[in-house]
Amino acid sequence: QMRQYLDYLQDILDHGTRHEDRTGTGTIRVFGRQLRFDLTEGFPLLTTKRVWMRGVTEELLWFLRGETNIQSLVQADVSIWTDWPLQRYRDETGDEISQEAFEERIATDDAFAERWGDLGPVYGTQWRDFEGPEGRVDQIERLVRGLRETPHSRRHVVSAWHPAQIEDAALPPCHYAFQCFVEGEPGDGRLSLMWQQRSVDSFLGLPFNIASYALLTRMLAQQAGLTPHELIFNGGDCHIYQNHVEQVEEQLTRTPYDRPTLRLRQRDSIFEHAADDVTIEDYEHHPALTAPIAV
Ligand code: THF
Repeated sequence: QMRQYLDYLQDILDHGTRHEDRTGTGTIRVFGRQLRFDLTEGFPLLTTKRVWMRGVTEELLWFLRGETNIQSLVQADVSIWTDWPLQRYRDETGDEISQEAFEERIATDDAFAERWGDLGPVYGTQWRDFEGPEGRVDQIERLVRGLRETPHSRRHVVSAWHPAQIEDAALPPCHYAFQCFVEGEPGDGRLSLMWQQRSVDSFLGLPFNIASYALLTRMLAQQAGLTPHELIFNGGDCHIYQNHVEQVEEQLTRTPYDRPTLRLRQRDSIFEHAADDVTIEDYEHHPALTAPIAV
């Protein structure tokens, strides 16, 4: 079943065109692809390389807390968002500080973190604190309430894309919206989630994104008394960075293992989860594959 991720990578290599991208790295890209994961068949964590589920979990909890400053992520030893603030710090100060020293200061110096650790209005702000003419909208709180009270609604949409604030964010959201869908009657409802992603780093980012939305679906289902059903990815510019091609080709020689199982401790509110609420079991995977991230 995770075979379709490998087919998707092969499709990009076979049909993609070369492109000199914003980051100067270069990509091979196609436009418009869909992947569908049946969540009743196990948790969709890639097995053809190791995917760091603790990093995925900490990032999702950081979004759900409404945070946009990397300080708490860095304090949890998660570095996946450090590159952007680090680059800005280096560009603006001319100080060629190491990543390690930068993270040390972010973690321990609140004033420094406040000055240099914020990414602007990225996911946390838009999900929890979307600015509108009548005040702020907590889209996640509204979504959970909607799933409970009007499960069959066609309006279970969360948007991270705030057109008036794109320029203020360190990076415009890649996965910019998602919609939930409930089938079946109360007591036997099934929850599906579909997300939209404008720009897809297929080797490094997408495995994280799949796991993150699968976990979010589990959390939402738990809050609303529903069973997770289907997870659907819709990608716009789906690319493989040219410096990831070797790792992709290695991955294409590997045969997926059975999917692992995810356990999620129940909480009264989706906002009360801690990272150790999430445990992954029976995760058999091929060796880790590393690659540089394009900033
Ligand atoms: N920018 C780019 N170029 N790619 C992305 O995937 C991406 N993101 C977020 C924002 N900008 C992006 C950041 N998410 C890793 C994973 C997810 C990230 C950023 C980095 C990463 O480096 N993963 C490695 C190492 C993990 C580890 O430390 O073990 C990996 O092997 O998975 C997409 O939303």
